[in-house]
Amino acid sequence: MTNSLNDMRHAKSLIFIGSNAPEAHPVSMQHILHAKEKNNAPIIVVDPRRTKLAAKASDYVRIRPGTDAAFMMGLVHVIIKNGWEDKEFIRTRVAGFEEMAKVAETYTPEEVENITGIPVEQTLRVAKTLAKNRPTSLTWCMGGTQHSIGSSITRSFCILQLVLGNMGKSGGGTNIFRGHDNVQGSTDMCILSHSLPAYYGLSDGAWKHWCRVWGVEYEWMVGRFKEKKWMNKKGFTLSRWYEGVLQTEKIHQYTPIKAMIQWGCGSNSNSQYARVKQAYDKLDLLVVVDPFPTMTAAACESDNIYLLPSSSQYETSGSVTSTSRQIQWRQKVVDPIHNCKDDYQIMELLVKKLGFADEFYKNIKQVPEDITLELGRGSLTIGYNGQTPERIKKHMENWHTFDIDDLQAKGGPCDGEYYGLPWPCWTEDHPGTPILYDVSKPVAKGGLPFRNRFGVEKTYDASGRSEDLLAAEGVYNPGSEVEGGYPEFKDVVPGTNWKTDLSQKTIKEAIAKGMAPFGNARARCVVWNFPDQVPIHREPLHSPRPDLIAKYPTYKDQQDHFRVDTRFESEQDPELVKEFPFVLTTGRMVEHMGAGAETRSNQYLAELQPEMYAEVNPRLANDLGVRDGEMIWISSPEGSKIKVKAFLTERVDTKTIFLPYHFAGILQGKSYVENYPEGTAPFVSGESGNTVTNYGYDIITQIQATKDGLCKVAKA
Ligand SMILES: Nc1nc2c(c(=O)[nH]1)N[C@H]1C(S)=C(S)[C@@H](COP(=O)(O)OP(=O)(O)OC[C@H]3O[C@@H](n4cnc5c(=O)[nH]c(N)nc54)[C@H](O)[C@@H]3O)O[C@H]1N2
Ligand SMILES: Nc1nc2c(c(=O)[nH]1)N[C@H]1C(S)=C(S)[C@@H](COP(=O)(O)OP(=O)(O)OC[C@H]3O[C@@H](n4cnc5c(=O)[nH]c(N)nc54)[C@H](O)[C@@H]3O)O[C@H]1N2
Ligand SMILES: [Mo]
Repeated sequence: MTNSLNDMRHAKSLIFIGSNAPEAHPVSMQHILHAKEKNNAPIIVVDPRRTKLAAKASDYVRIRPGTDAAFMMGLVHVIIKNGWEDKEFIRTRVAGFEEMAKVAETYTPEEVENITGIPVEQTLRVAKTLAKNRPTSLTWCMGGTQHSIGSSITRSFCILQLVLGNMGKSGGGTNIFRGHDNVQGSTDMCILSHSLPAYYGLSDGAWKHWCRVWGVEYEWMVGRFKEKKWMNKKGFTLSRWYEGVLQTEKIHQYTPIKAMIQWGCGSNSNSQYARVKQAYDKLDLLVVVDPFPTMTAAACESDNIYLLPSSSQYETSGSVTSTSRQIQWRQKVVDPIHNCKDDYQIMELLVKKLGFADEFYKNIKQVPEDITLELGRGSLTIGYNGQTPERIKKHMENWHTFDIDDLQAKGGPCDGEYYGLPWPCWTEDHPGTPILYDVSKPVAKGGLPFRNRFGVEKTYDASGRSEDLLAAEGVYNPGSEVEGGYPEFKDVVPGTNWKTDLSQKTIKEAIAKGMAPFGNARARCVVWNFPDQVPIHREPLHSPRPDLIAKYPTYKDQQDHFRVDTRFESEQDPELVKEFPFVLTTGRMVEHMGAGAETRSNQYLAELQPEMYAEVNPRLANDLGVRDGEMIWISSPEGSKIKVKAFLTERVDTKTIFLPYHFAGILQGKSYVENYPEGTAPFVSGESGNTVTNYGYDIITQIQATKDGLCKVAKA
């Protein structure tokens, strides 16, 4: 999030795209409803389903799944046509506006209606509401990301906010509500296959930086790999790891995957779960580190599996990062109970057994404080160095001194600091950055310009036009020595820059000059290293609109896409809709979490939502001859199927089926419940929605496209 949940209280309007906050982020609703009631802020909700959030909306926009980029570019089109864009913001702080505007030109409200199903008048009305009620807070969640063009869709959200001049302002921003309580922290620490911690990438320079932080020889690290080239190559992703086992798709690795450790993963969260199950049975070794056995234990039918019971968050302590970039300290409530161990202990035993404990624990004497310190020392890119365990704990102890409206402590031991020292928190004296890219505050007091990351000048291929990528004259944080754009800081310590200077002299010098270590640049609307430099619409791989496939085809097939080939073009069959006529989309309910191992094992939550179901529009059900509560088969183009109860509701339209994805225990009509170790089966089980989610992955991130597949439905 560029802003914070609390800051949404200052919005003058709010737009939510593919977010269902009352179910998935109920705590945020206090701030959202505050803006609605106190500021009279209109709320726009863009979702294929009339959700609980839509019930609070002043304008509910029903959209066909996977078409959000077209809608966003349509809004930008209308805003520019009416001269509502923030011209000064664009002139001084945005790059590639002209190139982007040329693309937006083609997304007329009529064309938007054709692609998305949103009536022309509604696109016009929404554009006007946003233009007349600034700043707008824009939120997106999984409805915006889990598509083959998810990365373009999310960029189009950012472009809308740049065009309206809503970035770097209280009440504005792009506010992506993150998933698990510490998922922001786990991304920052890069539990990802394409980067080292803090988004350093996989280059030699990145490895050398982290080896210096960890205090190990770079050559020793190289020696851990079969060959050096594997250090620099993206790994398999969680969404397709099983392809490395099954090898029915071409893989780009010297060996198939033979062992898998699932550490806090519910497993039926993976799309194409029938294939995941096949991979389990083929592995030499499968390890589950989890407080619950999870569906993995029931689904795996070979004896290759080990269950390591880990403790819950209440039985351990450490730092976690919230969706608002705030760091908090978890206090242990009790020691691990029964025969479980906490994750640190399990990691330590594993590291010792593997024989590199000396290197692994070089800087870590006191767990978990020293882990937080070590990560912070290296994570200069995102400013994790000012949040020491001592400071974080002080914030937790002085909760009551922070203001709910701007998160700043008013008096007391944390006076002037922002709650949780939201990153970047550049030094141990820095108060944290509550709003990213806000030039109204000095850098030392939590202000920032846009980061200089992509050079200082760009010539665009199509037009030959050159543009300065640094911010214009007159855009700077109060007290800045340079009163306009400037590049990132480097060579303060020769041979280093602000990201690699572990002495932190570079960062401190920049701040002493009133400047941002990462420079003062423009936000770009054109990403020249992406296949679509400006976001455009492309039809989902499995599209219900054969006529639009011709006009908006998907990408070319990708080789070696995170070590496995990925089909795009060759998967997009215009005939598919004939046999699979309904759009399949999935998501969450408030009572259950993720794959559901925890919440389905909780008797109270299990009682509240005991059954898997499919949302079906009553008109469609009548056409299919299905009554409310009757069983139906839902089949996917991949040949898998699930048997679930029909829940008749007008939340969905007549072309769309919605499935919650929290259930498991039954796969394609067959129960695996008795496979759980004795006494550990959850209270409730059901078919897993991910048995029928379709093939399809984002071109950049390989996130699974679980929100825009096709299916067919028959009475069971
Ligand atoms: N109770 C509960 N809370 C949770 C979780 C949980 O499992 N249970 N999970 C956590 C995690 S990991 C995450 S990532 C977040 C996710 O939070 P959300 O993303 O808000 O949750 P979802 O229900 O997956 O998706 C949100 C909405 O996207 C809509 N949608 C589907 N397709 C499209 C589309 O193409 N366009 C648009 N505009 N909308 C679409 C769905 O109908 C749905 O209402 O929630 C977190 N919070
Ligand atoms: N169809 C469909 N599929 C989806 C999505 C969707 O919208 N639709 N959303 C996707 C998204 S955004 C996400 S994030 C994933 C989530 O997918 P998962 O991460 O698989 O979901 P969870 O069930 O939350 O998994 C967390 C596991 O961690 C365990 N756990 C809890 N605390 C601890 C701990 O302290 N230590 C350890 N070791 N384990 C612990 C829990 O028991 C649980 O089994 O699902 C994805 N899959
Ligand atoms: Mo998530």
